[in-house]
Amino acid sequence: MLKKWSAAVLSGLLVVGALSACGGEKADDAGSGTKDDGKITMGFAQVGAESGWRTANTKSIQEAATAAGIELKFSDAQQKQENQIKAIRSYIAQKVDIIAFSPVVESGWDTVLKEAKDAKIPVILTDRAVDSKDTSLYKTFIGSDFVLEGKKAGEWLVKEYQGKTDTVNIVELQGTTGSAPANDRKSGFADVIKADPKFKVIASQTGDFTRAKGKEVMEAFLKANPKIDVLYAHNDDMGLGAIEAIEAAGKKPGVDIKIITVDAVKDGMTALAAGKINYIVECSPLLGPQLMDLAKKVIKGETIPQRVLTEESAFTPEQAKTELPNRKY
Ligand code: GYE
Repeated sequence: MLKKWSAAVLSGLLVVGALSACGGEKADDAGSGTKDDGKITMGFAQVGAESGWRTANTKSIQEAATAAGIELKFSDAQQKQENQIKAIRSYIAQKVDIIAFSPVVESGWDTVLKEAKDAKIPVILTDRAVDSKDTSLYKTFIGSDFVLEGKKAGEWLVKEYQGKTDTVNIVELQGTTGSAPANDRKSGFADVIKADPKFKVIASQTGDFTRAKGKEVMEAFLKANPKIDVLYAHNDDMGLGAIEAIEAAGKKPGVDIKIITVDAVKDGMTALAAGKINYIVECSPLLGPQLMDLAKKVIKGETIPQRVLTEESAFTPEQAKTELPNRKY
């Protein structure tokens, strides 16, 4: 009898053992590490590879993940929201420990964010914001103040044309339609220049944050508008594309047409130092280390701020010359 009883216990134990081994294997396959090997797995849904800024941002995230010992699952959405949503859903299915993403546009995220919340997977927004009313759908938002960047661009312009009364014709190359940086850089700039009616935005169109589109749209601007005094481009890449169009039209960028851009990546700073761009408002892509830090805190259950702001400055051609040798991106 005793023998029989022991056998039953033994087989019971074996069953439990087999089940837990099986569960462990499954969890590993799914890439969910915390509970099994202590390693954090992060799913990161990147916007794309549209600009120098984005390339530097991707590098920063990948390097910081390695340095922090975080396993990174990375996807590139090629600037399409549907691809980002698919990537996030796949991270949920893989039961990653945390999801981070840079939302290509501001709206349309509630459903997928709710799915992550229901699966108890915390989400961190990096670089760009969402317009969801329910802020419990994400833990924090780390990135720049894009309205402030637009304001800085406008303030430079106001100073540059101080004391002058002639109309200043401005063309604007907007970033990706519906994205937080395009919306905010446009409104921040408009807010500042509206105080003086001599500033007129005579054309404003998206160049999708790319060099090729920036060039194409600037060509059209130049054809349609005989007198352009200023170009405000929402990033360096579009500004650099526009410079090609301006030169091809026989005009001198930085002189015949003053140029203001945002980002301050190396290529932009080089054009600034050469006088082809007149002013760049900095936007730092080096968000990786802070993101990994915050991710660890979230997983440990520590409280973190709802908003983490990136510190930034702005550069004139003279400052660009000094800054260029130290530029990391
Ligand atoms: O300015 C631009 C990039 O979201 C801040 O996206 C980012 C912007 C950046 O494509 O170059």
